Amino acid sequence: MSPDRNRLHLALQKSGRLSEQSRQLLKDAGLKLVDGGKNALSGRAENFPLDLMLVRDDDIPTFVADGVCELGIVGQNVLEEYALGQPERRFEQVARLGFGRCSLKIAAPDSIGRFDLAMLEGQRIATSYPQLTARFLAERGIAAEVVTMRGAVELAPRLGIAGFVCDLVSTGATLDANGLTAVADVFESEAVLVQTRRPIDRAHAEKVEALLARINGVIATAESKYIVLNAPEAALPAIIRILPGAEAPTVVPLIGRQGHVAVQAVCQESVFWETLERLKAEGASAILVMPIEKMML
Ligand code: PRT
Ligand code: ZN
Repeated sequence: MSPDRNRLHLALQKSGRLSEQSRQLLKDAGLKLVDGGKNALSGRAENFPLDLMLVRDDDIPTFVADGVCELGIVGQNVLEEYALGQPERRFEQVARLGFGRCSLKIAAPDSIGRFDLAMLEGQRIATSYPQLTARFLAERGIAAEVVTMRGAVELAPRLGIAGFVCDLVSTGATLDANGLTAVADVFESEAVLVQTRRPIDRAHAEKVEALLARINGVIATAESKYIVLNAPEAALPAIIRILPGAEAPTVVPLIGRQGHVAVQAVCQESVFWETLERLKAEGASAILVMPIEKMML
């Protein structure tokens, strides 16, 4: 299959923790995705000039850096690990996507007791992320041996391969089940959209811009709410300060209620019940919080 140069190419994880949400993001951005079923290595959008390359997540940074794909969706952990092993950074992170959150942590057997970073000195640390682990150690001036394992890292202490592990953690259940406890944070990660730094022609750049605008809209919409409320004019400064992430709210007079106004604002952060209670305490009334279906910034 030779790539069609009139279409954009986006590398996605074929099957794994990021696949489902990566596809959902593209669907939320209005793309109708079609692919050849379970074993297909590629897919396409019917209503946008975009082809999908369905690959292992570890291959995504290479695809994007080499310009085989103009775009990719991958975990920052995989991306940064790759970048640290390269002489130059040939891709750019263009959006944080808010899913696939996890952190790379150093963990030790539960029996460790009180931990101090100096305890890593001269030890062996098993990990699938040797570059990120080595950077963490180097930045702190710790001399320890990094042992690379492709999988089953949690077993290393029990097998006597290493005294510590450095692995991804989300709920912590895997560490618990293996009698390990997290002792240091190495790297925070989430899924991101990356773009190649290879030169792309103008027509392609415009397609990237259009897709990016939609994706940014989806991300912004996920957290955003539209708030409408009535308030005494005198309370406006206090009320606007409480509205989370609201820029330049609209304020209009209320006919027949001197000194009162209606406020409308897009809040780009979560709106909690506590926020509403604080607004009410400042004199706001008739507070409505509405979801936003689509947004283009
Ligand atoms: O086949 P392919 O190479 O594409 O997939 P993969 O097996 O290498 O990766 P996959 O699908 O497991 O993960 C893809 C990406 O999801 C990772 O690169 C991270 O960016 C992100 N992610 C988020 C995670 C986790 N959470 C996670 N918990 N990746 C792995 N884990 C593993 C971790 O390694 C450990 O074994 O889950 C276990 C810990 O989970 P908890 O919940 O018990 O703490
Ligand atoms: Zn992988």
